[in-house]
Amino acid sequence: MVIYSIGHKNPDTDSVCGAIAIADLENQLGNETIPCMQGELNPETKFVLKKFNVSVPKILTDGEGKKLILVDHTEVSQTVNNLGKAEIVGIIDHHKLGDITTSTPLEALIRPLGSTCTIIKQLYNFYDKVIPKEIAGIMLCAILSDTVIFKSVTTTLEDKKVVEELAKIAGVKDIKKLGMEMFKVKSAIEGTSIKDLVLRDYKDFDMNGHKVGIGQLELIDLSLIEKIKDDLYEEIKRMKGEGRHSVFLLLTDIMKEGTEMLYVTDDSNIIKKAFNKKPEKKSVWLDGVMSRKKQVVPPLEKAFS
Ligand SMILES: [Mn+2]
Repeated sequence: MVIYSIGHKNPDTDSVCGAIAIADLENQLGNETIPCMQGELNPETKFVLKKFNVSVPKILTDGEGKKLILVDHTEVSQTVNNLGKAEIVGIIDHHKLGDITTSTPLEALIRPLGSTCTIIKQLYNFYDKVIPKEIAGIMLCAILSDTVIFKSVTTTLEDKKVVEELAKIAGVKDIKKLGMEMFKVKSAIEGTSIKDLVLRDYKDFDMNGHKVGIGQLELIDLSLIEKIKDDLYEEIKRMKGEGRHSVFLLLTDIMKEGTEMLYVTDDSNIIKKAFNKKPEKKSVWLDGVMSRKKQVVPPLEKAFS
């Protein structure tokens, strides 16, 4: 039976390119696998797939009756509908362990590295399989995206080593230049609705029984969004009204290496508790904070517990 590899909701470059790469490896190992994604491509991922001439995965939102490899997530809130009626045959991820459980044994590989694609590169090595040039290119981009061109605290030596190796395979000479090209595309906001900007890289979490939404925009320069900040705030306020305890929007300046966090919450003490900083009325500046996974989710979860 065919297997589907699939990343999280609101797919980002790592979850899409990871699904494509793991499908390629599984196919090389004789396990027929089709890469999928749970929603439309964001502009950055669209740019990456086009640049390396890789076809866009099909959309899959329902897991019923399917064999799945979950990529870049282990949270029920981030996965396909009807997961209980699917068979999870594999998980490959680099986040904290979420709440997904299985009823059958599975292959699972979770490592605290900068990107799922770093782990997949290690798997190619483990099985001694060759990475096609175009797949190496998109994996390289996924690692640069997730590690914010190695600026994020999530970056490990292994990510840097793997990027060097992938660049050789993909024929990429200037890694930094490619990274900046990607983040320029990512920073472009023209022609995108406010709602789509908030949802571009958005995840819901369950924090001690509270539904908490956290979105992130990684930008080359925060002045790019100065004019629409109020509109972004109104949108997260609207989303909070849908039954969430809090909604946070991280406006991350990748050059200044910090984040302005817009917030709407039932309890602003949570912010003080989590970040040891008194928030202003609608936002708080978090110096050095670039990673939702490592620097925002853990302190918030602690504050909620
Ligand atoms: Mn990732």
